[in-house]
Amino acid sequence: MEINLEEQFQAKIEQEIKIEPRDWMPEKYRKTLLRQISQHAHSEIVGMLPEGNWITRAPNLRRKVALLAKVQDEAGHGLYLYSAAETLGMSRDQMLEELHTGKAKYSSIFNYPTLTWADMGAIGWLVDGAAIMNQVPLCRTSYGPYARAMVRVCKEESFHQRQGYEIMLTLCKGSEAQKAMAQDALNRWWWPSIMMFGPNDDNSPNSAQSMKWKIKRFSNDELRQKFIDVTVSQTEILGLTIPDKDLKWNESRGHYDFGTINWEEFNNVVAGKGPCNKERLNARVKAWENGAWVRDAATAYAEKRANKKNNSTEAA
Ligand code: BYC
Repeated sequence: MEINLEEQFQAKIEQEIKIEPRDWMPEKYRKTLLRQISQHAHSEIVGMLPEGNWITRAPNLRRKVALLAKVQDEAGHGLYLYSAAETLGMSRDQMLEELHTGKAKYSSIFNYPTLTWADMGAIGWLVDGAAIMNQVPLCRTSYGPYARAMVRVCKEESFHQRQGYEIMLTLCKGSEAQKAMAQDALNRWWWPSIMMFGPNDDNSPNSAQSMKWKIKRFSNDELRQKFIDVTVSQTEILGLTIPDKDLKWNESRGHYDFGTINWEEFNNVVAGKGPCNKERLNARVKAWENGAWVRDAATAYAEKRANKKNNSTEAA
């Protein structure tokens, strides 16, 4: 019986029919999705912190409004994604508990500090650029609620990427000092951005199964290569230099070759030992604690309204 269900499930995947919350699914499929979607949601929420750091210091009102809107979008993305994950049977409170206790992962990239205004440009350009490369295929992921959430997320990510690139372009057309600031930001964000795509394919324990279930449509290395290939010409337009002496066009492959990624650094950051891991987690826990009165008030209000409705139905 079980085998039959599993075969039917895989057949649906092959036919590109979306899996919906009430459909039968293998337990491992549910768990894999819950892991990926909740990690993705946490990344959006933790991802608000490095940029939130610069909202009060944006150089002018236009920049401040755009950055504020971007950070608000990230909160929205987190909320769609928590909702999508909830359809798989885990409560939001439980997901947040896992984040706050350090049990759940979030993207490595958000454990690096934002030192100058140019970092807002580099994050929008590179981090959101990498996110788009990874997330556009997720609009076709096999689980319906995740795929639908990603459509809107990707539209907004595309605005974020342009916002960042425009900051870089302005700095690069500015004074020597501004251009140097842009180059410094590229130097610091380049390698962490290409680490975002995750371990190499031969070191990625979840990839094979996730590709079979069409949760992932491209491998980590395929997406990383696509990102590098499109980013090189964008860097040339800026007149900046990617900090990789091995970066070179390979005619026979039709792709850029690039240097070795520092996997030790990546593993350390993922294990909680990056430059800002502690700071990020503390900030989230503090925000959760400070927001307790809002949750209590909202719950009390909802209860009051529900009681009123019950009373009026009884009276009628
Ligand atoms: N950081 O077998 P693998 C954003 C973990 S937010 C930390 O390849 P998988 C934005 C991985 O979880 C961007 N951990 O895994 C927001 C796994 O550990 P577990 C977030 C990483 O799932 C604000 C282990 O390494 N995007 O766009 O097949 C401002 C082995 O990896 C990382 C998403 O979350 C990492 N970088 O593939 C601006 C996209 N990489 O869970 C921008 C959705 C890997 O087994 N997620 N690990 O303990 C995905 O597409 C996939 O989950 C990944 C990893 C490609 C990230």
